[in-house]
Amino acid sequence: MEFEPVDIDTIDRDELEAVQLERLRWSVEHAYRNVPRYREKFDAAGVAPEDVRTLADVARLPFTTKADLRETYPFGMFAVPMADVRRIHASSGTTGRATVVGYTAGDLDRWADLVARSLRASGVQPGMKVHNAYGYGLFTGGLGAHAGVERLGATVIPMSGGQTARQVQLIRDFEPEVIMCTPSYLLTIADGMVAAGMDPRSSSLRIAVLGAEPWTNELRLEIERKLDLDAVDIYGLSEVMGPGVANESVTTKDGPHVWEDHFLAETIDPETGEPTAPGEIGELVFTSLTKEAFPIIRYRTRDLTRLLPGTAFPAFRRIEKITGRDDDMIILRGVNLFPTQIEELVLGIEQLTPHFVLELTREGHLDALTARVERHPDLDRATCEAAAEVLRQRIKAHIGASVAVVIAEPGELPRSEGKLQRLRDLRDRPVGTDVP
Ligand code: DLL
Repeated sequence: MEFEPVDIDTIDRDELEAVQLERLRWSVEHAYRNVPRYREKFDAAGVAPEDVRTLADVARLPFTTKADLRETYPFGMFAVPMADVRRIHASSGTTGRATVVGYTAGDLDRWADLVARSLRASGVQPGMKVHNAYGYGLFTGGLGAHAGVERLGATVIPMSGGQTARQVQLIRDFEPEVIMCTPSYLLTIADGMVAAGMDPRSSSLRIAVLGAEPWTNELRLEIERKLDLDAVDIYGLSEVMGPGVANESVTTKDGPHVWEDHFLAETIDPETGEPTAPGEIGELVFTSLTKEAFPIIRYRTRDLTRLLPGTAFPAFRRIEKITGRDDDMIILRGVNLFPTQIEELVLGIEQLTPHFVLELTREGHLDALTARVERHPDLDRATCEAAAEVLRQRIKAHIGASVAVVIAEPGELPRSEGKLQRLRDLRDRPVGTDVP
Protein backbone atom coordinates (compact mmCIF):
# COMPACT_ATOMS: atom_id res chain seq x y z
CA MET A 1 0.00 0.00 0.00
CA GLU A 2 1.07 3.57 -0.68
CA PHE A 3 0.25 6.07 2.06
CA GLU A 4 0.67 9.74 1.19
CA PRO A 5 2.79 11.38 3.94
CA VAL A 6 1.15 14.22 5.89
CA ASP A 7 2.82 17.49 6.92
CA ILE A 8 2.58 17.34 10.71
CA ASP A 9 3.28 21.05 11.16
CA THR A 10 0.54 22.35 8.87
CA ILE A 11 -2.21 19.71 8.85
CA ASP A 12 -5.37 20.65 10.76
CA ARG A 13 -7.59 18.34 12.80
CA ASP A 14 -10.28 17.95 10.12
CA GLU A 15 -7.74 17.02 7.47
CA LEU A 16 -6.08 14.59 9.86
CA GLU A 17 -9.39 12.93 10.68
CA ALA A 18 -10.17 12.57 6.98
CA VAL A 19 -6.83 10.80 6.50
CA GLN A 20 -7.56 8.62 9.53
CA LEU A 21 -10.97 7.56 8.26
CA GLU A 22 -9.69 6.55 4.86
CA ARG A 23 -6.84 4.58 6.41
CA LEU A 24 -9.04 3.05 9.10
CA ARG A 25 -11.35 1.63 6.47
CA TRP A 26 -8.40 0.16 4.61
CA SER A 27 -6.86 -1.31 7.78
CA VAL A 28 -10.09 -2.91 9.04
CA GLU A 29 -10.81 -4.41 5.64
CA HIS A 30 -7.23 -5.68 5.36
CA ALA A 31 -7.36 -7.32 8.81
CA TYR A 32 -10.78 -8.86 8.17
CA ARG A 33 -9.87 -10.22 4.78
CA ASN A 34 -6.46 -11.67 5.71
CA VAL A 35 -6.54 -12.70 9.37
CA PRO A 36 -8.98 -15.50 10.27
CA ARG A 37 -8.97 -14.44 13.92
CA TYR A 38 -10.30 -10.97 13.06
CA ARG A 39 -12.89 -12.44 10.71
CA GLU A 40 -14.16 -14.81 13.42
CA LYS A 41 -14.29 -12.07 16.03
CA PHE A 42 -16.06 -9.58 13.76
CA ASP A 43 -18.55 -12.21 12.62
CA ALA A 44 -19.28 -13.23 16.21
CA ALA A 45 -19.87 -9.58 17.13
CA GLY A 46 -22.10 -9.10 14.06
CA VAL A 47 -19.99 -6.33 12.51
CA ALA A 48 -18.39 -6.08 9.10
CA PRO A 49 -15.75 -3.70 7.71
CA GLU A 50 -18.48 -1.80 5.77
CA ASP A 51 -20.02 -0.80 9.13
CA VAL A 52 -17.09 1.53 9.72
CA ARG A 53 -18.39 4.74 8.13
CA THR A 54 -17.12 7.27 10.66
CA LEU A 55 -14.18 7.29 13.10
CA ALA A 56 -16.62 6.78 15.99
CA ASP A 57 -17.73 3.50 14.41
CA VAL A 58 -14.44 1.96 15.53
CA ALA A 59 -16.19 1.48 18.89
CA ARG A 60 -18.40 -1.16 17.22
CA LEU A 61 -15.42 -3.43 16.57
CA PRO A 62 -14.30 -6.11 19.05
CA PHE A 63 -11.18 -5.54 21.16
CA THR A 64 -7.93 -7.42 20.59
CA THR A 65 -5.99 -8.56 23.66
CA LYS A 66 -2.70 -10.22 24.40
CA ALA A 67 -4.65 -13.51 24.67
CA ASP A 68 -5.53 -13.27 20.95
CA LEU A 69 -1.84 -12.96 20.13
CA ARG A 70 -0.85 -15.82 22.43
CA GLU A 71 -3.53 -18.15 21.10
CA THR A 72 -2.43 -17.58 17.52
CA TYR A 73 1.30 -17.93 18.37
CA PRO A 74 3.57 -17.52 16.51
CA PHE A 75 2.36 -16.08 13.19
CA GLY A 76 -1.42 -16.48 13.22
CA MET A 77 -2.18 -12.74 13.24
CA PHE A 78 0.05 -11.95 10.24
CA ALA A 79 -1.93 -10.52 7.32
CA VAL A 80 0.59 -11.04 4.51
CA PRO A 81 2.37 -14.14 3.17
CA MET A 82 5.53 -14.97 5.14
CA ALA A 83 7.59 -14.23 2.02
CA ASP A 84 6.60 -10.55 2.40
CA VAL A 85 7.67 -10.34 6.05
CA ARG A 86 11.11 -8.72 6.34
CA ARG A 87 11.50 -8.71 10.12
CA ILE A 88 10.11 -10.34 13.23
CA HIS A 89 10.21 -8.97 16.79
CA ALA A 90 8.88 -10.54 19.97
CA SER A 91 8.13 -9.49 23.53
CA SER A 92 10.16 -11.05 26.30
CA GLY A 93 7.16 -13.11 27.43
CA THR A 94 7.87 -13.09 31.16
CA THR A 95 4.32 -14.30 31.69
CA GLY A 96 3.23 -16.99 29.23
CA ARG A 97 4.21 -17.20 25.59
CA ALA A 98 6.04 -14.39 23.83
CA THR A 99 3.98 -12.18 21.53
CA VAL A 100 5.35 -12.15 18.02
CA VAL A 101 5.00 -9.30 15.53
CA GLY A 102 6.05 -8.90 11.88
CA TYR A 103 6.87 -6.08 9.47
CA THR A 104 6.86 -5.77 5.68
CA ALA A 105 9.44 -3.60 3.93
CA GLY A 106 6.79 -0.85 3.85
CA ASP A 107 6.11 -1.23 7.58
CA LEU A 108 9.84 -0.91 8.37
CA ASP A 109 10.01 2.16 6.17
CA ARG A 110 7.09 3.87 7.95
CA TRP A 111 8.47 2.86 11.35
CA ALA A 112 11.84 4.47 10.54
CA ASP A 113 9.98 7.61 9.39
CA LEU A 114 8.00 7.76 12.64
CA VAL A 115 11.07 7.32 14.84
CA ALA A 116 12.85 10.01 12.77
CA ARG A 117 9.81 12.26 13.31
CA SER A 118 9.91 11.46 17.04
CA LEU A 119 13.60 12.33 17.23
CA ARG A 120 13.01 15.61 15.42
CA ALA A 121 10.28 16.44 17.95
CA SER A 122 12.84 15.63 20.68
CA GLY A 123 15.22 18.24 19.27
CA VAL A 124 17.60 15.79 17.58
CA GLN A 125 19.11 17.13 14.35
CA PRO A 126 20.87 15.58 11.38
CA GLY A 127 24.59 15.46 12.03
CA MET A 128 24.27 14.72 15.76
CA LYS A 129 25.66 11.50 17.24
CA VAL A 130 23.13 9.28 19.02
CA HIS A 131 24.27 6.72 21.60
CA ASN A 132 21.59 4.02 21.40
CA ALA A 133 21.49 1.98 24.63
CA TYR A 134 18.10 0.35 24.01
CA GLY A 135 18.57 -3.41 23.81
CA TYR A 136 19.18 -4.83 20.32
CA GLY A 137 17.55 -8.14 19.42
CA LEU A 138 13.94 -9.27 19.57
CA PHE A 139 13.02 -6.21 21.70
CA THR A 140 11.81 -3.42 19.39
CA GLY A 141 13.75 -0.69 21.25
CA GLY A 142 17.25 -1.16 19.82
CA LEU A 143 16.59 -1.77 16.13
CA GLY A 144 13.54 0.51 16.08
CA ALA A 145 15.50 3.47 17.42
CA HIS A 146 18.49 2.58 15.22
CA ALA A 147 16.60 2.84 11.93
CA GLY A 148 15.03 6.14 12.98
CA VAL A 149 18.40 7.73 13.75
CA GLU A 150 19.71 6.73 10.33
CA ARG A 151 16.54 7.95 8.63
CA LEU A 152 16.90 11.33 10.29
CA GLY A 153 20.43 11.69 8.96
CA ALA A 154 22.07 11.50 12.37
CA THR A 155 24.87 9.09 13.36
CA VAL A 156 23.88 6.04 15.36
CA ILE A 157 26.20 4.38 17.89
CA PRO A 158 24.62 0.91 18.25
CA MET A 159 25.66 0.24 21.84
CA SER A 160 22.66 -1.84 23.08
CA GLY A 161 22.04 -2.28 26.84
CA GLY A 162 24.36 -3.41 29.64
CA GLN A 163 28.14 -3.10 30.14
CA THR A 164 27.72 0.19 31.94
CA ALA A 165 31.43 0.95 32.37
CA ARG A 166 31.90 0.55 28.62
CA GLN A 167 28.89 2.80 27.92
CA VAL A 168 30.51 5.50 30.06
CA GLN A 169 33.84 5.10 28.30
CA LEU A 170 32.29 5.38 24.84
CA ILE A 171 30.21 8.40 25.81
CA ARG A 172 33.43 10.04 26.98
CA ASP A 173 35.36 9.10 23.83
CA PHE A 174 32.73 9.51 21.08
CA GLU A 175 31.03 12.58 22.57
CA PRO A 176 27.44 11.90 21.44
CA GLU A 177 24.93 14.76 21.87
CA VAL A 178 22.02 12.34 22.31
CA ILE A 179 21.34 9.19 24.33
CA MET A 180 18.43 6.79 23.91
CA CYS A 181 17.66 4.32 26.74
CA THR A 182 15.20 3.70 29.55
CA PRO A 183 15.05 6.46 32.19
CA SER A 184 16.09 4.01 34.92
CA TYR A 185 19.10 2.90 32.89
CA LEU A 186 20.18 6.51 32.39
CA LEU A 187 20.37 6.78 36.19
CA THR A 188 22.63 3.70 36.19
CA ILE A 189 24.83 5.31 33.52
CA ALA A 190 25.00 8.54 35.54
CA ASP A 191 26.16 6.53 38.58
CA GLY A 192 28.69 4.82 36.30
CA MET A 193 30.02 8.23 35.27
CA VAL A 194 30.50 9.21 38.91
CA ALA A 195 32.24 5.88 39.60
CA ALA A 196 34.58 6.63 36.68
CA GLY A 197 35.45 10.01 38.20
CA MET A 198 33.41 11.98 35.69
CA ASP A 199 30.90 14.72 36.43
CA PRO A 200 27.68 13.64 34.63
CA ARG A 201 26.84 17.31 34.00
CA SER A 202 30.02 17.77 32.02
CA SER A 203 29.34 15.01 29.47
CA SER A 204 28.63 15.79 25.81
CA LEU A 205 25.00 14.62 26.17
CA ARG A 206 22.42 17.35 25.51
CA ILE A 207 19.24 15.32 24.84
CA ALA A 208 17.95 12.03 26.28
CA VAL A 209 15.08 10.27 24.49
CA LEU A 210 13.69 8.05 27.22
CA GLY A 211 10.91 5.48 27.31
CA ALA A 212 9.91 1.80 27.41
CA GLU A 213 8.83 2.10 31.08
CA PRO A 214 6.69 4.46 33.16
CA TRP A 215 8.49 7.49 34.61
CA THR A 216 7.32 10.65 36.27
CA ASN A 217 7.93 14.35 35.68
CA GLU A 218 9.81 14.34 38.99
CA LEU A 219 12.23 11.78 37.55
CA ARG A 220 12.58 13.93 34.42
CA LEU A 221 13.65 16.88 36.57
CA GLU A 222 16.06 14.70 38.56
CA ILE A 223 17.65 13.35 35.35
CA GLU A 224 17.86 16.83 33.80
CA ARG A 225 19.49 18.22 36.94
CA LYS A 226 21.91 15.32 37.28
CA LEU A 227 23.05 15.27 33.65
CA ASP A 228 22.32 18.83 32.50
CA LEU A 229 20.32 17.86 29.41
CA ASP A 230 16.74 17.81 28.06
CA ALA A 231 14.90 14.56 28.87
CA VAL A 232 12.08 13.77 26.43
CA ASP A 233 9.48 10.98 26.56
CA ILE A 234 9.15 8.39 23.75
CA TYR A 235 6.28 5.90 23.91
CA GLY A 236 5.45 2.75 22.00
CA LEU A 237 4.72 -0.94 22.25
CA SER A 238 5.69 -3.87 20.09
CA GLU A 239 2.12 -5.00 19.35
CA VAL A 240 1.37 -1.60 17.82
CA MET A 241 4.81 -1.03 16.19
CA GLY A 242 7.57 -0.37 18.74
CA PRO A 243 9.12 2.94 19.86
CA GLY A 244 7.71 6.00 18.08
CA VAL A 245 3.94 5.50 18.41
CA ALA A 246 3.97 8.79 20.33
CA ASN A 247 6.65 11.30 21.29
CA GLU A 248 6.98 14.41 23.34
CA SER A 249 8.08 17.77 21.99
CA VAL A 250 11.27 19.10 23.58
CA THR A 251 9.77 22.59 23.53
CA THR A 252 6.68 21.73 25.60
CA LYS A 253 7.57 18.52 27.54
CA ASP A 254 3.91 18.00 28.24
CA GLY A 255 3.33 14.36 27.31
CA PRO A 256 3.83 12.43 24.06
CA HIS A 257 1.88 13.45 20.94
CA VAL A 258 0.33 10.36 19.36
CA TRP A 259 1.18 10.07 15.66
CA GLU A 260 -2.48 9.83 14.77
CA ASP A 261 -1.94 9.66 11.02
CA HIS A 262 -0.77 6.07 11.69
CA PHE A 263 -2.58 5.06 14.90
CA LEU A 264 -6.14 5.63 16.08
CA ALA A 265 -6.17 6.13 19.86
CA GLU A 266 -9.06 5.65 22.28
CA THR A 267 -9.33 5.45 26.05
CA ILE A 268 -11.80 3.07 27.65
CA ASP A 269 -12.98 2.14 31.11
CA PRO A 270 -10.97 -1.03 31.80
CA GLU A 271 -13.90 -2.58 33.67
CA THR A 272 -16.75 -1.95 31.22
CA GLY A 273 -14.89 -1.43 27.93
CA GLU A 274 -16.96 1.74 27.35
CA PRO A 275 -15.18 4.85 25.98
CA THR A 276 -14.16 7.27 28.73
CA ALA A 277 -15.30 10.89 28.52
CA PRO A 278 -12.83 13.18 26.68
CA GLY A 279 -9.89 14.01 28.96
CA GLU A 280 -10.75 11.27 31.48
CA ILE A 281 -8.20 8.67 32.50
CA GLY A 282 -8.67 5.22 31.00
CA GLU A 283 -6.96 2.29 29.31
CA LEU A 284 -5.30 3.23 26.06
CA VAL A 285 -6.55 1.31 23.01
CA PHE A 286 -4.89 1.48 19.59
CA THR A 287 -5.93 0.61 16.06
CA SER A 288 -3.18 0.66 13.44
CA LEU A 289 -4.01 2.56 10.25
CA THR A 290 -1.10 1.73 7.95
CA LYS A 291 0.36 -1.60 9.05
CA GLU A 292 0.52 -4.35 6.45
CA ALA A 293 2.10 -7.42 8.09
CA PHE A 294 0.52 -7.05 11.50
CA PRO A 295 -2.59 -4.86 11.46
CA ILE A 296 -3.96 -4.47 14.97
CA ILE A 297 -7.57 -3.55 15.71
CA ARG A 298 -8.55 -2.00 19.06
CA TYR A 299 -5.59 -3.42 20.96
CA ARG A 300 -5.96 -3.11 24.73
CA THR A 301 -2.58 -1.85 25.91
CA ARG A 302 -3.36 -1.97 29.68
CA ASP A 303 -1.57 1.41 29.87
CA LEU A 304 -3.48 4.01 31.85
CA THR A 305 -3.53 7.65 30.77
CA ARG A 306 -5.75 10.36 29.31
CA LEU A 307 -5.94 11.90 25.83
CA LEU A 308 -5.40 15.66 25.76
CA PRO A 309 -5.48 18.30 22.99
CA GLY A 310 -2.26 18.85 21.02
CA THR A 311 0.13 21.70 21.78
CA ALA A 312 3.42 21.64 19.83
CA PHE A 313 1.65 19.69 17.05
CA PRO A 314 -1.86 21.14 17.30
CA ALA A 315 -3.66 18.58 15.11
CA PHE A 316 -2.34 15.61 17.12
CA ARG A 317 -3.63 14.69 20.58
CA ARG A 318 -1.24 14.02 23.42
CA ILE A 319 -1.24 11.36 26.08
CA GLU A 320 -0.49 12.41 29.61
CA LYS A 321 2.67 10.76 30.93
CA ILE A 322 1.64 7.17 31.65
CA THR A 323 0.98 6.53 35.34
CA GLY A 324 1.40 2.81 34.96
CA ARG A 325 -0.10 -0.32 33.57
CA ASP A 326 -3.16 -1.81 35.17
CA ASP A 327 -1.03 -4.90 35.93
CA ASP A 328 1.45 -2.71 37.93
CA MET A 329 -1.31 -1.56 40.21
CA ILE A 330 -0.90 -2.64 43.82
CA ILE A 331 -4.06 -3.01 45.87
CA LEU A 332 -3.03 -2.54 49.45
CA ARG A 333 -5.82 -3.09 51.95
CA GLY A 334 -8.29 -1.59 49.50
CA VAL A 335 -6.11 1.34 48.38
CA ASN A 336 -4.94 1.30 44.75
CA LEU A 337 -1.45 2.57 44.15
CA PHE A 338 1.13 2.67 41.39
CA PRO A 339 4.93 2.59 41.79
CA THR A 340 5.07 5.94 39.93
CA GLN A 341 3.11 7.60 42.75
CA ILE A 342 5.81 6.53 45.20
CA GLU A 343 8.50 7.68 42.73
CA GLU A 344 7.00 11.19 42.75
CA LEU A 345 7.09 11.34 46.54
CA VAL A 346 10.60 9.84 46.90
CA LEU A 347 11.98 12.41 44.48
CA GLY A 348 10.33 15.21 46.44
CA ILE A 349 12.70 14.51 49.37
CA GLU A 350 16.26 15.53 48.62
CA GLN A 351 17.91 13.30 51.25
CA LEU A 352 16.66 10.26 49.28
CA THR A 353 17.84 8.94 45.92
CA PRO A 354 15.72 7.69 42.99
CA HIS A 355 16.93 4.15 43.72
CA PHE A 356 14.09 2.32 45.42
CA VAL A 357 12.19 -0.97 45.28
CA LEU A 358 8.79 -1.92 46.60
CA GLU A 359 8.37 -5.24 48.39
CA LEU A 360 4.95 -6.74 48.77
CA THR A 361 4.66 -9.30 51.59
CA ARG A 362 1.84 -11.00 53.41
CA GLU A 363 1.34 -10.73 57.13
CA GLY A 364 -1.34 -13.21 58.14
CA HIS A 365 -4.20 -12.45 55.77
CA LEU A 366 -3.12 -8.91 55.00
CA ASP A 367 -0.72 -7.58 52.39
CA ALA A 368 2.03 -5.22 53.49
CA LEU A 369 4.24 -2.96 51.38
CA THR A 370 7.76 -1.87 52.20
CA ALA A 371 9.63 0.80 50.24
CA ARG A 372 13.39 0.30 50.44
CA VAL A 373 15.08 3.54 49.41
CA GLU A 374 18.80 4.14 49.09
CA ARG A 375 20.12 7.00 51.16
CA HIS A 376 22.12 9.82 49.69
CA PRO A 377 25.84 8.83 49.87
CA ASP A 378 26.89 12.26 51.19
CA LEU A 379 24.46 12.27 54.12
CA ASP A 380 24.59 10.42 57.41
CA ARG A 381 22.19 7.66 58.26
CA ALA A 382 20.28 9.56 60.96
CA THR A 383 19.39 12.38 58.54
CA CYS A 384 18.15 9.81 56.03
CA GLU A 385 16.15 7.93 58.68
CA ALA A 386 14.34 11.19 59.40
CA ALA A 387 13.69 11.59 55.66
CA ALA A 388 12.28 8.05 55.58
CA GLU A 389 9.74 9.03 58.23
CA VAL A 390 8.76 12.06 56.15
CA LEU A 391 8.25 9.79 53.16
CA ARG A 392 6.11 7.38 55.19
CA GLN A 393 3.88 10.27 56.29
CA ARG A 394 3.61 11.72 52.78
CA ILE A 395 2.62 8.34 51.34
CA LYS A 396 -0.10 8.09 53.99
CA ALA A 397 -1.29 11.65 53.35
CA HIS A 398 -1.17 11.64 49.52
CA ILE A 399 -2.04 8.03 48.67
CA GLY A 400 -3.83 6.92 51.80
CA ALA A 401 -1.77 3.74 52.25
CA SER A 402 0.42 2.67 55.16
CA VAL A 403 3.78 1.76 53.68
CA ALA A 404 6.88 0.94 55.73
CA VAL A 405 9.98 2.84 54.58
CA VAL A 406 13.42 1.32 55.10
CA ILE A 407 16.68 3.07 54.27
CA ALA A 408 19.12 1.07 52.16
CA GLU A 409 22.83 1.77 51.84
CA PRO A 410 24.24 3.43 48.68
CA GLY A 411 24.65 0.82 45.93
CA GLU A 412 22.73 -1.85 47.86
CA LEU A 413 19.73 -2.12 45.54
CA PRO A 414 19.95 -3.67 42.07
CA ARG A 415 20.52 -1.21 39.22
CA SER A 416 18.45 -1.13 36.04
CA GLU A 417 19.98 -2.32 32.77
CA GLY A 418 16.79 -1.77 30.78
CA LYS A 419 13.21 -1.95 31.95
CA LEU A 420 13.27 -1.62 35.72
CA GLN A 421 11.09 -3.88 37.85
CA ARG A 422 10.17 -1.71 40.85
CA LEU A 423 7.87 -4.21 42.52
CA ARG A 424 9.04 -7.43 44.15
CA ASP A 425 6.10 -9.61 45.02
CA LEU A 426 7.21 -11.78 47.93
CA ARG A 427 3.75 -12.81 49.06
CA ASP A 428 4.15 -16.54 48.46
CA ARG A 429 7.37 -16.57 50.51
CA PRO A 430 7.02 -17.80 54.13
CA VAL A 431 7.61 -15.02 56.67
CA GLY A 432 11.18 -14.91 57.95
CA THR A 433 12.86 -16.23 54.78
CA ASP A 434 15.73 -14.11 53.59
CA VAL A 435 15.22 -11.98 50.54
CA PRO A 436 18.06 -12.47 48.06
O1 DLL B 1 8.97 -0.82 25.24
C1 DLL B 1 8.84 -0.10 22.95
C2 DLL B 1 9.71 1.06 23.26
C3 DLL B 1 11.08 0.94 23.14
C4 DLL B 1 9.16 2.28 23.63
C5 DLL B 1 11.88 2.01 23.40
C6 DLL B 1 9.96 3.35 23.88
C7 DLL B 1 11.33 3.23 23.78
P1 DLL B 1 7.30 -3.26 24.69
O2 DLL B 1 8.49 -3.98 25.20
O3 DLL B 1 6.30 -3.99 23.90
O4 DLL B 1 7.75 -2.06 23.77
O5 DLL B 1 6.62 -2.59 25.97
C8 DLL B 1 5.54 -1.74 25.81
O6 DLL B 1 6.15 -0.45 27.77
O7 DLL B 1 2.72 -0.87 26.89
C9 DLL B 1 4.09 0.57 28.32
O8 DLL B 1 3.55 -0.16 29.40
C10 DLL B 1 5.59 0.66 28.46
N1 DLL B 1 6.11 1.90 27.87
C11 DLL B 1 6.71 2.08 26.69
N2 DLL B 1 7.06 3.38 26.53
C12 DLL B 1 6.64 4.03 27.64
C13 DLL B 1 6.69 5.38 28.08
C14 DLL B 1 8.54 -1.00 24.12
N3 DLL B 1 7.27 6.34 27.38
C15 DLL B 1 5.09 -1.20 27.14
N4 DLL B 1 6.11 5.66 29.28
C16 DLL B 1 3.96 -0.22 27.02
C17 DLL B 1 5.52 4.71 30.03
C18 DLL B 1 6.02 3.09 28.49
N5 DLL B 1 5.46 3.43 29.66
